Amino acid sequence: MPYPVPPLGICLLAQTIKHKYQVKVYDSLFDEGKNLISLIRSFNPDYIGLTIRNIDNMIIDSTDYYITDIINLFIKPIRQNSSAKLIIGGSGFSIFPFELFALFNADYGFIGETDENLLLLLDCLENNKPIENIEGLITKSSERGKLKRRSNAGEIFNLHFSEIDKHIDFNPYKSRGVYSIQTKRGCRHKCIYCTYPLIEGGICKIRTPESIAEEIEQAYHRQGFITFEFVDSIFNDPPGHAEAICRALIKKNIKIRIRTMGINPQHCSTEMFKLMLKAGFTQIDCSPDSASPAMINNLKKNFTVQNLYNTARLIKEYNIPAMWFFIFGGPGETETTINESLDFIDKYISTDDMVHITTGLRIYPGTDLHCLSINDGIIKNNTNLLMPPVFYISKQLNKEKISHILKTIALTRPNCIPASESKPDPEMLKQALELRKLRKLDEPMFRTLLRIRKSRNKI
Ligand code: B12
Repeated sequence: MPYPVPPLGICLLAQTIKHKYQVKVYDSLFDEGKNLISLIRSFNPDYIGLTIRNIDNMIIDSTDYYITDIINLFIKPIRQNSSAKLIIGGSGFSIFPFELFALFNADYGFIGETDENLLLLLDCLENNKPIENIEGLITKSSERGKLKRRSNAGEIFNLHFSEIDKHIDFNPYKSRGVYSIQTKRGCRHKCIYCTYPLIEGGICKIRTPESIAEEIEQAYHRQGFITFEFVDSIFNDPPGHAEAICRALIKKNIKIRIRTMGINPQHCSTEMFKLMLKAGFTQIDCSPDSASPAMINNLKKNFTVQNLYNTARLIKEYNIPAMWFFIFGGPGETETTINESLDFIDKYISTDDMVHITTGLRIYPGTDLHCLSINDGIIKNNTNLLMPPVFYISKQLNKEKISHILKTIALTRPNCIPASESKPDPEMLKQALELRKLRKLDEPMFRTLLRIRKSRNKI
């Protein structure tokens, strides 16, 4: 949820190693483990790589927790049916590498971006060469704090075209899903709760706009009119990168739909939104987290309230469908600061756009919020943050108070959706698909779902 996302990371790895090794990608999203063992038996691999993307859904009042399923549906059957070495990686894994490595009883693990380092590991293992110096690699003898993390220095990097649709069956993704594209790695910002710099590195490096446009054009020629999505933590950073990608895409003159997460208010301009519309953007996500000056400061966001107002004004002016993301309950949050965010939502966000509100901040190891939570006495130095997930809630509020505020917000503002209600029920989804077909609606799915929600609640 909220829609099927294809396994980009593992497809990139398959592309990297396929010239030297036979490789098959198993996509669990629609199959949920059913055909995994028959594939393993027929392919009989020497190594099995597992990508652990999500650990939980990060929702405080309706937490879905995925680790137990991962163990029961995948790890145990793999171990029972194969003696292949188990290699683990992925963004979820990279946040809790030692905990998950032990829990899964893996043979090898990689923190963060891996690509050629996987090739290096396989070549070392195949040729009995030492593996100690491979960056980002965890083995059974690795010790916390002594790990050689991968340095992500450099401004420009090349990436294999993932060719997702050649590795997995892309058909189920065509109607509601997307074709994922990564245009950069690393985040240089310092939001107090965020894991992105820990997963991807704290220095931003970019792909060339030409190679990104070329990758999209090639996928378009294979798949036709589909939706592409940029998966960068922030799309419009460093300044100018988003515009350059749009210009390269406009030159290709292809008819595609594009969406992106991570529109950051700091570098939004008329020029950027004009180019985005021309390139094919039909939907964006904007995640200010708060519109209260005090909270923007406390969360160490990189933009000002003026940047935020300007961005919201441009989104309205250019009528770009947008999903907005707010988090209530961070350090220093009070009813007053929540009201400041609500004022902004009321004045600046179209009621056709969705406002997704999360309560509390998931505490992750290695973040500033982790230190702050220890200092505030919310957790201890050695609190296990993996399971169950631990959330930070401002001392001035509490979970019940925020829940109550959220309920009132949702009742009076039809487009404001608390995170716990963001998963549309199957009936609503069915209704939305029928409505889209009947009225030939071309709008983003979230807008159709909002229409149904409004009519259900008779608002
Ligand atoms: C983009 C994104 C989204 C987009 C996805 C759009 C899309 N088209 O893919 C949206 C907004 C939809 C989304 C939704 C969700 N997301 Co999200 N998302 C991300 C984000 C920013 C990037 C993921 C990505 O595609 N990276 C690009 C690829 C190329 O990198 P990669 O997968 O990490 O792969 C590299 C390495 O990890 C490694 N690697 C990967 N696999 C393997 C396997 C092996 C064997 C090896 C050796 C190495 C390896 O090599 C790869 C290449 O270098 C990450 C944070 C981050 N910076 O990683 C969060 C992140 C993965 N999301 C997260 C979560 C929780 C979710 C949701 C569950 C939220 C929710 N409540 O709904 C949903 C789940 C969606 C789903 N169906 O899976 C969490 C997961 C942690 C957790 N607590 O579980 C993350 C880490 C963010 C965070 N909070 O820290 N997400």
